Amino acid sequence: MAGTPNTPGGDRDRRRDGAVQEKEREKVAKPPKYKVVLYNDDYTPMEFVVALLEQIFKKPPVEANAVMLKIHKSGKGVAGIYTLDVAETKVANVHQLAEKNGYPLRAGVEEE
Ligand code: TYC
Repeated sequence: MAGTPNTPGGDRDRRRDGAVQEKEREKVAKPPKYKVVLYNDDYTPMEFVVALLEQIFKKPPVEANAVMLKIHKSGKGVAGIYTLDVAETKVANVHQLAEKNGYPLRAGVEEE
């Protein structure tokens, strides 16, 4: 939140000289985040996608259903946002669960 005291990038940093400000910024920089995207297909059952969103992505049931419908209607949707290693593990979990059940569901990682 810009302008909030002691918030990274807020007013406090602007009063510091460049070098100190740069060091501060590096120290507090957040790790980059990555979206796990699920893609629509014609064969994976809706109930399977909802259950997967609950199990792997810890979505509450109503939200899981909304994300599934968004994917079904628009072609893709965001299941969750994570650091790169966690996002890649979630994608592998999706493919493993889908393949185990004989469904072609695909997932991928996108930079946030
Ligand atoms: N389109 C699928 C169906 O009609 C449902 C579905 C939703 C499949 C989301 C994949 O990521 C997906 N059964």
